[in-house]
Amino acid sequence: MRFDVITLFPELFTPFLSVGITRRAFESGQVDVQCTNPRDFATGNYRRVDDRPFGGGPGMVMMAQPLELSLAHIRSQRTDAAPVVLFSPIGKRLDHAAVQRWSNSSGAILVCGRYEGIDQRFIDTQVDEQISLGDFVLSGGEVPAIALLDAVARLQPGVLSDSDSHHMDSFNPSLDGLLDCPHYTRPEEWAGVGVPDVLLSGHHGQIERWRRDQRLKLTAQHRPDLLEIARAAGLLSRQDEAVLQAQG
Ligand code: 9D3
Repeated sequence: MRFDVITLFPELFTPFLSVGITRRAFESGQVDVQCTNPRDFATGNYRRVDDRPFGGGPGMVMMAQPLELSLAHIRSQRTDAAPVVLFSPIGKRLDHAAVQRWSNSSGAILVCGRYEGIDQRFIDTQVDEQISLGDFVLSGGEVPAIALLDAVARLQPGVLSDSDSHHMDSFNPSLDGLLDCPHYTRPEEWAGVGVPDVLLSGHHGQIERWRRDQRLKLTAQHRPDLLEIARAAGLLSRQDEAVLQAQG
């Protein structure tokens, strides 16, 4: 799988690609990430990649031509018809379903905007899809691109030490769309606070029931929207409903 990234700040990606559980996936090329800098395709003495907006207004706009030349350079290296994804505040919010689709794909060409935005003619003619990280303002698309690459890389086979541990993630359908349960590790008492007895009991059935109850309660408390989706999908048992009923 190959992701090309068009970015004015390729140096942001380098440290991210070389740390943590995803490092091997990136360094082995299992998830091949190649950055292209539009600055390298800018012309003139000043190698401009941005200019003032027609019609006036604050900020600068990324010029279409350096982006188009970056894209042509990438297309000459790729044999597939990879989709062009623009990270943009007006895009569709990234979620687990989209991450799963990308992790089963042959990759994409990710365009990171800076400044106030990029020339609309490049978007209209070259961009297939726009993705946002959420309803807050960032200074560019690099952090969203890194978020997508990280989420995709950790879903690759062999990336997680326990190759099944992502089946336990919140937002994974196999967890019935509920949030994850609390976790505890040594010591058994920390800052005067113990660990729930059941986790020390060795009763695996009781531990699994406790964890399910915790997930149900946490989801009801923090993300009632997800609980409703799980209920509508028929993922809650009568025992689950009884637990939720009992806690009110
Ligand atoms: C006043 C208009 N601004 C939109 C809210 C202009 C603007 C601000 C910041 C345009 C682009 C940006 C830079 N942001 C991104 O490129 C971006 C982003 C984001 O800001 N929030 C959430 N997801 C994303 S994906 C790319």
